[in-house]
Amino acid sequence: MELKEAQFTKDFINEIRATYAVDLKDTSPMEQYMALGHLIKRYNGESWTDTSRSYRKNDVKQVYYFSIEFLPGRLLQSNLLNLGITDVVKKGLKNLGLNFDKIVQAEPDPGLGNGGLGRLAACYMDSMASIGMAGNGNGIRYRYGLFKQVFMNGYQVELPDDWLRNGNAWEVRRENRACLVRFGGHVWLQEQPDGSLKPVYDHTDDVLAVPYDTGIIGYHNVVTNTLRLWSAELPPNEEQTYYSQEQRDNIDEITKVLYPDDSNAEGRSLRLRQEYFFSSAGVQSIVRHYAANHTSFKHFPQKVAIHINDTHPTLVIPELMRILLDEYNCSWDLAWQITTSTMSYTNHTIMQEALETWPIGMFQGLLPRIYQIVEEIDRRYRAEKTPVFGQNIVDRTAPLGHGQVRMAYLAVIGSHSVNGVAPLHTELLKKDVLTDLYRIYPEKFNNKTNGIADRRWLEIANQPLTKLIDSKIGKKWHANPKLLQELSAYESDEKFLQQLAEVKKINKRRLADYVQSEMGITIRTDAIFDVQIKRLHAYKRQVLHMLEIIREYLDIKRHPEQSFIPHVHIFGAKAAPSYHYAKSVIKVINALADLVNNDPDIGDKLKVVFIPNYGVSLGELIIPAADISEQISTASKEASGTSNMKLMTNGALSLATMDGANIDIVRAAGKQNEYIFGLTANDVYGYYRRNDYCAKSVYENNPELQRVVNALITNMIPGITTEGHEIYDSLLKYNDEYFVLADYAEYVKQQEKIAQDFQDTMTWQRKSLANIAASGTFSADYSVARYAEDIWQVPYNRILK
Ligand code: CRA
Repeated sequence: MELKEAQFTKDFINEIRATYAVDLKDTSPMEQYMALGHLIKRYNGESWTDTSRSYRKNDVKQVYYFSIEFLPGRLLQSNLLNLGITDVVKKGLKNLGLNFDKIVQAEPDPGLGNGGLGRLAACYMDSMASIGMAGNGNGIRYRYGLFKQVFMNGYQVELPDDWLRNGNAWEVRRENRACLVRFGGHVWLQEQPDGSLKPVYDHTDDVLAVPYDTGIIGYHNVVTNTLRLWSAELPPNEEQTYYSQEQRDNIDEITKVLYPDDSNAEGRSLRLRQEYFFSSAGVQSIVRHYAANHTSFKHFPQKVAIHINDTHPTLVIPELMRILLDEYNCSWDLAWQITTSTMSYTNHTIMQEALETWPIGMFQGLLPRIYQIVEEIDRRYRAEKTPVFGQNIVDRTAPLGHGQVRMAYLAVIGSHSVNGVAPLHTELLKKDVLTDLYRIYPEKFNNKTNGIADRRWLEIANQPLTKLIDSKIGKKWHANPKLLQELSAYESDEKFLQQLAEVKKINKRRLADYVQSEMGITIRTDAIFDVQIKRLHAYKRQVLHMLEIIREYLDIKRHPEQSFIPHVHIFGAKAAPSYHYAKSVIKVINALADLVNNDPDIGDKLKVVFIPNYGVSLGELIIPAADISEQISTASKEASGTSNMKLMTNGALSLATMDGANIDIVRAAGKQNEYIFGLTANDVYGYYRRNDYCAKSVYENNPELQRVVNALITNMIPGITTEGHEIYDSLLKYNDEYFVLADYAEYVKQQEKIAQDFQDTMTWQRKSLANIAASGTFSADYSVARYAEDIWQVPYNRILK
């Protein structure tokens, strides 16, 4: 948009006066931020209205991306960037004597997600708007986001994230678009005069779903899409119904907190209520919008695509069926045809414990009408498929089985497309997790590799690198990130490689300053910054990284005279509050950090920094500073990963197993530019098949490994008696479920190679450059374009080459 500095300063001062009734000099950064947010929202109001109007007028097909998590990160900078007014606003604020960075920091980072899945949904929102696609988000407006993590005596403590405390500058409450969502009660089918059956409800608990919309601004294209988050409230009280405190609490509870679990199913009825709540409200509002502009539902799938982001929103399937059958008198066959043509589903994990199932009793009690519909889907599925595929496979895959509603199976059966998030993951879905359904519906399965919001991870998070890249290849890559490939022309340009090294230094300095001021730990910026940032989970193997730190520590202690390439190990990870083992790993790493960081023999050769409260904002600080990107999950377990892509774009070299999208990163950047080790997915499945992995014998045959692992139980690390034993036992007594010991030797070898290679700055920077240049292909712009073409059949208008 066009904006003159004088105009901006005038508007901003007026905004401050109107909102806070004080002079600028008396405002806090929070107030300055809120005023700025409101002003930008107003600047963008017309484009938001125009976008919605043009979608309606042209009857454009729209995508609705349903996700129980969205992790958008702070919006101020990305909105300024996408509107193209960053420089004017920065200059204006500076001339008013304000500190832009402080204002940016005042924005709360909405923690409406756990990790990769929620962040992916947010990246996709940004990219859909940026390539001019009619893409809407649908989720929950949690009153409290993911807990704030602090460490006390090295233990994780969870504090509430009261992110809405000062209001939310970007959202618009739309009470006039609210809908009612029904829970519980009784339902029976009553015959109508025309012979049809209609459900009659009795004693239901009704909840009002109120939408809060946030404009998602496209990159330099005057498109603003909508992210709609639902909040649960008391229904309008026309009959003066009395609500007891308990009833009020029950309603309040639905959108109060985000479940803090990652890759783990939550078998609690509140979670099921959350799932139905936003699925029902979202589908109701889509149908209402459609019905206002169309007379028949026949062509609904030509106008609407509904995407199910992991199984949590699967109830959109029976909910759309319910509305079509009960409210629009469609026949079952027509309703089913419409529903399956509309729906598509992404699976995000092969971990069994993350596959959602609900006990039938609970499900039926909470959602009686929806249960009837699921029963009918199940009955028809069995009737249709048994004659063709036989009883066994149909029993194994039906939506109802073993007393459970099986959400993933319902999602596959009720959708026309099922995708995994990296090629290996999709193969494993076909061969393992969903293999029976793949036999029945091979045509539904396809891969869509994840992607990231490049502009956030480079233009916002890494301005020094962005400037350097722009100075060489111009700015076209901002809208078409594959053009980063043009940087390969500079691989032998020593001056450029030197500049790349300087940029990295600047970013390392910025992180080091933060670590100094927040944690009181001094780290040297010429050390290797070795970064592992992701949720704490056994399969991600932070323990393997931890063993390496013990090894390095013992090494320096034993050979203090030997030269050692300074190494800083940086962690960021939240553990689910109920995940005991993960919390023990945090404690041990923190205890190890205390030992290492305070040992005078170690000095500044080795440092361990576990930065608390990792999230999108900290990612923006840590990622640009990384030399090494640790992507060391047990092969086959990490469906894709996305921090691997962000770190790559910022020039980090991957220390990685051949898992998830690491495989694709290696293919894109070249194996010689990464550090690859460990079992492959095939090796892991081989062990499963033969059942012959023996962690103990790996341990017994490697004396160095013994020394390292024993450090967990020999009081070398003060203060971790039980936690050390717990990890030790997981490796040796319980036979190391995630093959940490199996991969240890090769991992260490790669770490040694890294220490060697790091000394040769030119070669290192050349590898870093190869990663940056090849990273454009992982932009979410291309991912959503592939979804649009292959799955959603929706148009978009920015041409991507
Ligand atoms: N935990 C996968 O484990 C993947 C993201 C996004 C995950 C990651 O490898 O990158 O999804 N799975 O596709 C998940 O949440 C419920 O499953 C994740 O974030």
